[in-house]
Amino acid sequence: MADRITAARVVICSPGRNFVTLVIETADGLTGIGDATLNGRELAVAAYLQEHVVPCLIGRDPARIEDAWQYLYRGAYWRRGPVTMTAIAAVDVALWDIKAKAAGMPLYQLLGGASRERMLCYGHADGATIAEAVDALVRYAEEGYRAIRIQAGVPGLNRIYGVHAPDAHADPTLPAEGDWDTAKYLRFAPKLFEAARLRAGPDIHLLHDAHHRLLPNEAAQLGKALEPYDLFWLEDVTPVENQEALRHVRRHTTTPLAIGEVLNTIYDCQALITEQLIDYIRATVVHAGGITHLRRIADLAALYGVRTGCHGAADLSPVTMGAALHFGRAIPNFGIQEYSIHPPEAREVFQWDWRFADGYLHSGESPGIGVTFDEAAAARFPYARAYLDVNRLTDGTLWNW
Ligand code: KDG
Ligand code: MG
Repeated sequence: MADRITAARVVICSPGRNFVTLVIETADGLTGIGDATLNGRELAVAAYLQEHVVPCLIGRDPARIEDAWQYLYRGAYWRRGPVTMTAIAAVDVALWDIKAKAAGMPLYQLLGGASRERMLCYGHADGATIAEAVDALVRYAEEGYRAIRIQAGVPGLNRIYGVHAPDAHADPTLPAEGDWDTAKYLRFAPKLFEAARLRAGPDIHLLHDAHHRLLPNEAAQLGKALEPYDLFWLEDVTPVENQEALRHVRRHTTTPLAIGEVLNTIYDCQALITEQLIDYIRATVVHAGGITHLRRIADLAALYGVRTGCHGAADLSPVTMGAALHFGRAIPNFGIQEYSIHPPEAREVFQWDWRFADGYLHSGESPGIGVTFDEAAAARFPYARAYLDVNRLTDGTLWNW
């Protein structure tokens, strides 16, 4: 007889930062887990799952992953969007975890087997100044990283993306506020990369995240100005809502472009991919509908020579990293995986079999996605409301963070 889902619950915990985890249990005694973390809006996804999705899961056959996906996507009527797609992703990954455990196989085997043995990853070298950022870059290189994202404080600005300077904003229970001046940044960024390339030498891949802050022509200028430093990618040069903007950027620079950590469906990525406006698609398992949907995005991307570069910030739980590495190991057009180290307390709650060695991430061989979740340990780290920063131009205008 087919197995059935007997229980599903949402656990919110904060081992160093907030994570939302969906746990699904089956009559055959299998447990699957899925990440449902949407940074800064965690409780919205938790409620979506607990109130609207969990009741529909009980009694279903866990093997029917595609059917569950369609049921939750089409059945919601209100499609797409980060909350819906993160909730669907959590169910999808938990069901893939269960299916792979039922088969006694690591997930990548069910996805077609290994296309590669290890996944190139990039770490984050940040610094308040160019000198600090470049020193961090050298430390990463010494640890074996072959690809390194570099972000540095811009002189004259207090708190910018990637650099955790103190916040001048009065209320610590509300979002911290950064400040931003595009002209200063555009003058500064080439100097950062000149120094970085000089210290890193030609072989280290350098990456940079402009975090949605530039207007189309500013993005084109930046891409052009960074060409001499041979970046692996320049990420989120403009906000992704206006994809027309990227046509202009593309016409003016050959610096490779990566976009998509905030995208949730194949429809959001469609023009970016089919018009070859980007080189790397950043959509990831947790925010883009799980393995089932991300595979559709990656397959479309493969047709157009676009490779994956899945988001892997520390606010995505180790469950997502486990799933992303099995995914990356199997697909033909893997590009690179972002690797941001989780807070040490996360190790008390999540155990994982993936590992970093020599600049690459290696997925494990244990059945499922290779991540376990200790609910008793999670209870020791209660949820604490937290926000992403916001950003203002120096005249006070609210800007993109
Ligand atoms: O929750 C948002 C962060 O994950 C994001 O700001 C990090 O831009 C980011 C990146 O590239 O990792
Ligand atoms: Mg980013």
